[in-house]
Formats: sequence, C-alpha cells, structure tokens
Amino acid sequence: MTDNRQVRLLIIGAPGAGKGTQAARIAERYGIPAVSTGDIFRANIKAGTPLGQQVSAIIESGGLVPDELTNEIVADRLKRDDVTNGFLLDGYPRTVAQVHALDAVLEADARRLDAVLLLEADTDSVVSRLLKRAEIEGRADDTEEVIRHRQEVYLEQTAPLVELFSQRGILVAVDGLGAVDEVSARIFGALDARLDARLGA
Ligand code: B4P
Repeated sequence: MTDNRQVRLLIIGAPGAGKGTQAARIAERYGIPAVSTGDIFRANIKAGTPLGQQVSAIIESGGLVPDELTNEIVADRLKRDDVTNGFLLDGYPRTVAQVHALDAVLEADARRLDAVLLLEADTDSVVSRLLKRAEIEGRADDTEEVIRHRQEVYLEQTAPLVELFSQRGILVAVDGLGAVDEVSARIFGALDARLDARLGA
C-alpha cells in the first residue's frame, strides 16, 4: 500500500465533475493536504483581501484568473511544510502554461507527480449538478449562463491537458457519474493500483 510514502496527485475534470467533493476524500485516504485554487480564491474574496478584489469579477464571470497570478499562489503554497509528504492539487493546473509552471516548481525540488486523476462526466450531468448546487450554496459563478461559459473554458483551455498527461503516462481516468461513494470507491481502486505499481509495492 501507499502508507508512509510521498504521494503527489492532481485531480482534473470539468467544472461540476466532483473534483472538490472527491478531493477531500482522496486527501484523507492518503494523508495529504488538498490544495484547491478555487477555494483559495473564494477565501480571499470572502475576506476582502487585495487578491480577492483582484479576482472576484473574473471568477464571477466564469473566466480563468491570469496564469501569472495563479502560478505564484500555487508556487508559494507548495513551499509550505505540510506538503513535504505530498499533496493533491484540485483545479490546478488549468492551462498549458500552468502545467509548465508546476513542472518548474516540482523540478526545482526534485519532486514529481505520481498520478493525474481525470474525473469524467458529460456536460449535461455537470451542468445539472451545478444548477442544484446553485440552489443550495448560491455561489456567484453558478448561474446557468456562467456555468455554460465555464464548461466552454474547460473544453478550450483545460481539456487539452488530458492528452499531455496521458503522453506522460501518469493519467488515471475514472467515471465520475453515480453516487459520491461509488465514485470514491472507483477512484481509490484506480489510484491504489497506480500508486502501488509506481511505488513498487
Ligand atoms: P473551482 O473551485 O475549481 O470550481 P469547479 O471547477 O466548479 O469545481 P468544484 O470543485 O467547485 O466543483 P465539483 O466538481 O467538486 O474553480 C472556480 C473558479 O476559480 C474557476 O471558474 C476560475 O475562475 C477560478 N480558478 C480556479 N482554479 C484556477 C486556475 N488554476 N487557473 C485560473 N483560474 C482558476 O462539484 C460540483 C457539484 O457537484 C457539487 O455541488 C457537488 O456536491 C456535486 N457532486 C459532486 N459529486 C457528485 C456526484 N457523484 N453526484 C452528484 N453530485 C455530485
């Protein structure tokens, strides 16, 4: 198994694919912190920090925060002590430029990714999930128009990363449809197998 070993993961998928939901569970299973760029931005918006003021309009419109800013935040976050034994990045990288920035940060410390988890879900399912969340949480970027725009941004800017990680041989694709527990069970099965193979268990 993967106990006492460093585990570095990414979770990637369309908005609403269940990244945040599953990230918390994966982080608990492997004893690593989940780092969500979306959560970092939302916390800053809520606290009214200069960063929050800078990004709130972008997030409300469903666009991406500029790479330079996002890369700097993640690079700083990955210097903290709690990621020494691994991490799960949720919602980052989202562009090819962010992949290159992450590569540079990891290479500087001779760190490498163990697996990139792709959570697959069709557009209709993710849109309906997000509309449901809108009723419960009232997130500013969960209106139908913005949700549709976020899906387009994902297809244009983030979906191409799937091929890139596949070429690197670290992509693990899992069906994100079904009950949350079912999806978690699929993820754990797929990740355990990948990590054990990679870490030589
Ligand atoms: P995120 O916070 O990453 O938002 P998201 O893509 O919508 O994912 P989220 O985690 O919230 O949703 P999830 O799929 O878990 O980003 C928000 C914004 O921040 C972006 O639009 C962008 O502006 C900015 N940003 C973030 N990272 C950036 C970056 N790297 N570069 C530039 N800008 C960046 O879940 C959705 C819903 O589905 C939930 O309500 C959940 O309860 C439900 N759900 C989950 N699993 C389910 C299941 N199995 N069945 C039914 N419902 C389920």
